[in-house]
Amino acid sequence: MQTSPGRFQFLHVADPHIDSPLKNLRAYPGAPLDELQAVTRTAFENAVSLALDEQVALVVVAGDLFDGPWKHMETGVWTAHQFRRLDRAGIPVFLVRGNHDAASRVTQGITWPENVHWLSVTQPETVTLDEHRLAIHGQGFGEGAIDTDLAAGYPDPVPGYFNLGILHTSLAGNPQHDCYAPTSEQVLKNKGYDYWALGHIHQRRTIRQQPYIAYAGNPQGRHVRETGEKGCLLATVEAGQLTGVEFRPTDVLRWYHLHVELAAEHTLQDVYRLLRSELEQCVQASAGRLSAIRVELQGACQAHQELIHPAGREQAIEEIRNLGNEVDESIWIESVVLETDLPLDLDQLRAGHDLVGELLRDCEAIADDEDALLELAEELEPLTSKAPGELDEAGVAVSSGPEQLAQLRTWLRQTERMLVARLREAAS
Ligand SMILES: [Mn+2]
Repeated sequence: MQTSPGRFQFLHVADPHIDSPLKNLRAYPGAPLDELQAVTRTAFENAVSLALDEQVALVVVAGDLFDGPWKHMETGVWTAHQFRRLDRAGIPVFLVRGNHDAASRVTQGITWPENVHWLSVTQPETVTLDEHRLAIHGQGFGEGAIDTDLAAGYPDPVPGYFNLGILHTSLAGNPQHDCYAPTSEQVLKNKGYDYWALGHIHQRRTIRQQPYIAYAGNPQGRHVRETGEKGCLLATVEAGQLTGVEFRPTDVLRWYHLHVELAAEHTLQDVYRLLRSELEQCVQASAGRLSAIRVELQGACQAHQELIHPAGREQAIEEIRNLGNEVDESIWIESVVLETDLPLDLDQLRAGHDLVGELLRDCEAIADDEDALLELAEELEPLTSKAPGELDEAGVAVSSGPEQLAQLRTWLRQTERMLVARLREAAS
């Protein structure tokens, strides 16, 4: 509410990605598919409603309003309708185009209501709202890739005004392959603005307080790497000073990635028991929203015995979906990842007078014998030299000397476990 003169609020929205499809959307009986498909719209609609409720002076959108070229013109019609709600309340909207909705990428258009101000994509632009002594600076993406520092070219602050910069940027990036208007905190700070409304990084993050530099994060997570609460930032300015920034959730579906670490004694029944409580916590945290949950089971456990065969895995996955439905209808199990292992007492197995024991004793003999290890390295050479990229990606360095020996012993230990599990599987 604008209670005193010189006080106003603005809403900082970033990366709505309107009509971005949800990834891995899996249909199953009772899945709220229509609701799921519409989440990016509903979250944006929530942001508009919030702006109306709070009677903000303006809304800024820091890029990626759209996910990409419109699949249907209806995307534009729907969005114009949302802007018209603001227009009727006399609330202007200032936007920059981001990499997803760069001028060259989203070429479709619709007649926007008069309150909509797309800032130029060819040069930095300043618009002033004199009644609030507010200057808004920004430049949008003309192309999907921009490797220059757009912020560096932004105009000087307007003296005596509250200066607000809108920028779509990856901030400090690798100058070699960063093409999202890279810049630095220092450049932004030195510009002399009061607030930098950033977009591009979907995780909400405050870079610094003075001047205030922040990513609002997207209003709605779109896949399992965009977990937790999502929304926008409501900023308050009094007598030319920023006096508050509040996060306000707008999401309608909240993402969770549950890693359940299992212990040796855990059976499948224990897994369900543990999961139930985790799922209940998600529902509680979502506070009435839908919960999209990826379940990942890890660790060496008894339960693995029942997860060795495809039929057993399928059964467990469906049982977990069933459990989700039972805990709450607002749960959508996005996927179940089973990465369990057999709990093995390798020392005990090594002492056994059977094939497994013999195999493990052989492995140990190699691990203790440097010459045997180096021989092994030679045999592996055609493999390791072919796949250095893959090994690098897996965080495995192909080295030499003592490091190489340690690496070989690690591989040997992993192989031991794998072989024993396979042998048991074959025997069962
Ligand atoms: Mn984005």
